[in-house]
Amino acid sequence: MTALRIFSYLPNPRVFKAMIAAELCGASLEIVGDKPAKLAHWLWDYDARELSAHEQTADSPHARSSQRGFTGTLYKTDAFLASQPFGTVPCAFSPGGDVGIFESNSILRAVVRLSEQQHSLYGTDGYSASRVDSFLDASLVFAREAQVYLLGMSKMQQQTHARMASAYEFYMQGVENALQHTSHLVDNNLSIADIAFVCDLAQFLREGHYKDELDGSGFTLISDQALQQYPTALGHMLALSETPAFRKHMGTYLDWYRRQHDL
Ligand SMILES: N[C@@H](CCC(=O)N[C@@H](CS)C(=O)NCC(=O)O)C(=O)O
Repeated sequence: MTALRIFSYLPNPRVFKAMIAAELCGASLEIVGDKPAKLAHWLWDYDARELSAHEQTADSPHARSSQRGFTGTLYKTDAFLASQPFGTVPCAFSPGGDVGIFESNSILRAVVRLSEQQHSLYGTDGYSASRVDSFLDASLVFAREAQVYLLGMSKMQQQTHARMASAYEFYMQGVENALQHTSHLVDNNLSIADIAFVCDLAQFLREGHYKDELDGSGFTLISDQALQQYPTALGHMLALSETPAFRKHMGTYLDWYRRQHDL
């Protein structure tokens, strides 16, 4: 039985988290969505669907101003907003849509909680599960800063760049420190903390696509020395991203990074 229905623009590294976890713990997901630019032409709902041209009008009862990451109008039903109070994607629903789950790290948690298989992806006891949560929280703080930074790329501000540099150093140093003691973020087992780390960092590294624009406006590429500064953390991400479950769902997402760094 399908454990969760997920709606999002695709591909989306925030959705990769749930897909990788589902692959590893045998949970079944239904994933609905479209390319980022096309999602503005969808009805955001449990029964999400592409809208016809005549349904996309300013006086549509579903028309809402977009909030972050999108511009202009989005079409979200009242039921969608009741279920998804922040109105963001990715979003997930229990079968039938009674329970709305939001925030990619919480959707990730839901996947492994709903698995019917034995696994240790969410730790092995209350302590290790809480340590997994610690990393997921740290990861969200980093990812939120990265979201603001990447969305601000077309007109980079000094303050945005400085905040990102500081959040990046803080997060990456923490991960680097953790990996001096264990092979994975929580003990020596793969957990959803590693999955979130790989996906959030992979998304942030896309700042590399804007190197010329950043240079042109006098800003450095924050992750330029990542391999030298955080070799264990980067090595962990790259090694995991080559394993079958990650490779299957991340596809070629990191290939440009490997090429650029001769990896
Ligand atoms: N921290 C959230 C980020 C979700 C988010 O901000 N999604 C944006 C797109 S990147 C969104 O759905 N925006 C809807 C809007 O603009 O109304 C997560 O990890 O799920």
